[in-house]
Amino acid sequence: MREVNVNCVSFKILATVLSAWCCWALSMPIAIAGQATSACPSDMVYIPGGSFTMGSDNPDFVEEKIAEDVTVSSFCIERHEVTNAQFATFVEATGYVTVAERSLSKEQFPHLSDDERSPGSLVFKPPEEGIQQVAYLSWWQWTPGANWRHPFGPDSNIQGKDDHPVVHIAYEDAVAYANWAGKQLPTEAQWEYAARGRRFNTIFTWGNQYSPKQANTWQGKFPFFNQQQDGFAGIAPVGSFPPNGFGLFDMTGNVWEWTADWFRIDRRGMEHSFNPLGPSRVESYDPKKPWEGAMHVIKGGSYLCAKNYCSRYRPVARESQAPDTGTSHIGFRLVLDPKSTLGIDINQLVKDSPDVDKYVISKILDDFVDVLERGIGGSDD
Ligand SMILES: [Ca+2]
Repeated sequence: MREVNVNCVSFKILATVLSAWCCWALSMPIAIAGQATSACPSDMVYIPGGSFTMGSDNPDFVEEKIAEDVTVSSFCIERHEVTNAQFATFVEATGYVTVAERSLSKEQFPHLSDDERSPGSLVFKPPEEGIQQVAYLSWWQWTPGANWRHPFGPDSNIQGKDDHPVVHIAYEDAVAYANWAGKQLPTEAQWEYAARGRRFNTIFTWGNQYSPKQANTWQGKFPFFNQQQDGFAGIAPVGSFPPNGFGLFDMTGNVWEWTADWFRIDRRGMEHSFNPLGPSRVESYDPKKPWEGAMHVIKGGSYLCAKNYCSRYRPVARESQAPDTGTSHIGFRLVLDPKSTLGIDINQLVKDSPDVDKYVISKILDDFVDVLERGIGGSDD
């Protein structure tokens, strides 16, 4: 009986989807003419949905504990990290002021001096030459005047660096940009699935062998000496290294990327889940940094990740980050639901079809969008 019900509703859903598609297709003469196009905007890549195993069983990284059979719906993701030029367009259009450009409030930070409360951010500063030992995290220096326009302090600037990923972006800055762009921050599951690039059993996005030519990472002993075998001492222009199997650049290395998920070491509730959202804010906690409170998951590692320290240039790697703290190696990229581009409101369909599981509805829609992508040449899957 339920099967019959599902089939009847499937027709209803498909009818709704087809009517939405007709409106979309009519507004896109190029698609009708059969030219290459996609439900995703041109700066994004279509990622066909599917199931995969998140995480690893690496005993050195307990926070990577495996969650099997995690399913994500099809989605669009930006080809590269958000650049300085893109962020500048947003700031020009909205007048937005980032967290690093605002003074800290006296109420929230009464123990700090006026100087210490002035706008700024954390900048990586390597130990002076010859020094062989330093305290953990002492290479992060609070730098007044450091922000996305001045990534390494007030004397630095982003002239000629339009195509570098924007940094010193706090979580709320990324969300403000996403709201303006009409996109969203990826969930951790979406990010990790996209970073895999169809390679679901390898350590790196490109295979099992580390290579300085595949991602912007640190070669040599961090934080003392960078051999620069990859050609870069710091941030690289987006797209300087080969793309992964989905055509995405810098998913590992270059700069860390914010995700929408709150951080917890375990992956409670993520096994056998569909479009998981991670834990709630109150559940978020990292025993390594108990003083920080709730933190978001960041992914991909950065140009500061070396084999002797961090090694987070792997799709499964994850780190916690306080929402109000940017730094000179954290940026972001965004995702978009292709169904919304096509004018399909899944929440409305779920409401209209209370007898049908949301997963079933999503699967029908995903199959439809996949057919569309293949049919009009948007996907090479
Ligand atoms: Ca990255």
